[in-house]
Amino acid sequence: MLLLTTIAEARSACDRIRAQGKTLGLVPTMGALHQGHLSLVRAAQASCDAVAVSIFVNPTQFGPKEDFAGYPRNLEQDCQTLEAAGVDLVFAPSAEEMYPAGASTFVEVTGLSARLDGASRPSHFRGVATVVTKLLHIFAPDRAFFGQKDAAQVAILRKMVRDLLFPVQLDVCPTVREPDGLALSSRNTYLTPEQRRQALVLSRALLAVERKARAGELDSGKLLAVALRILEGEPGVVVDYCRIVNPDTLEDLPEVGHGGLVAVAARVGSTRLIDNLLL
Ligand code: PAJ
Repeated sequence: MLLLTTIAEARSACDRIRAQGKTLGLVPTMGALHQGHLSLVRAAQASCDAVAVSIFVNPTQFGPKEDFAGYPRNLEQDCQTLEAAGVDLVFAPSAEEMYPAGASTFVEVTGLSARLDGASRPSHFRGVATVVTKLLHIFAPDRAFFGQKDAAQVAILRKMVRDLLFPVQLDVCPTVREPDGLALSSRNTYLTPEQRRQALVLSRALLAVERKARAGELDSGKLLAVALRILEGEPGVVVDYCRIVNPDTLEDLPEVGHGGLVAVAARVGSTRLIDNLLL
C-alpha cells in the first residue's frame, strides 16, 4: 500500500493506475476509521480495480467553535487498518498541501447547503464541497464512495457533481450500526458510557417513525411528534433538528410518500451526533 502526502505523488500514482487500464475508486474520509468507513472501502473494492482512501481532517468544514483541534487523529493505526483491508493507496496531505497559502476559492451548493446541518453549521457544507472538489480533481476517480449516514452531505455532493459536470459516479452505502442501533461515527469516541447509552435515543426515535409510517401514518407532523416524544424522554439529549425531508432537495415533506428521509441531529453532552433513515 502506498502512503502519499503530496498532490503530485497522488496524481502520478493515479496516472500509473489508469495507464494499466484499471478503474479507480476513491473513498474520502477524515480518518479515525471504523467499520462504516471500511464498508465504503469494501464497496469500492467490489466495483473498482484499485482503491484510494484519503485521510484529511478538513479545517474548512469545521466552525470556529467546533471540534477541529480535538477531532480524533490516528494515521498510523488507520494505515494499518487500510493495509490489512487491501487498499492500494492512502492520501494523507497536510492542510497547506490542500489549501495553498492565500486560497480563497470555495465551492458552494446554494440552497441545499443551508438546510439540515447547514442551518446550525453555516460554512460546513461549503467546506465539504470544496475539499471533495479538490479530491475529485486530484484523483479523477471513476467512482467515489460516501455513506448514507451523512444524508445531507450526499444530497449536496450529488448536486455538486451534476451541476459542475464532474465525470464521476457517486456510490452511496448504507449506514453501519452497532448491534444496539447506534450509528458508527468517529465522534462516538467522545461519549462517556452514560452518554453512549443516551445516544441510543436517536436510532430509537428513527425506528419508531419507521414503524409508524409502515403502519400507514403518512402525515409528517404526526410522525415527527412520535420522534420528538422519544427524544425528549432522554434529558441528556438536546435536539438540533428532527425533520422529514425530500432526500434530494432536503426540503420538508408535509407527507411521507415513497423515499422520504427522516433525519435527526442532537447534542449528547457536547458531542453533536446525526442519524437518519430512508422511509
Ligand atoms: P468522515 O466523517 O470521516 O466520513 C467519511 C465517509 O464515511 C463519509 O462518506 C461518511 O458518510 C461515511 N460514514 C461515516 N459513518 C458511517 C457509517 N456509520 N456507515 C456508513 N458510512 C459512514 O464525511 C466526511 O468524513 C467528510 O465530510 C468528507 C466527505 C471526508 C470530506 O471532508
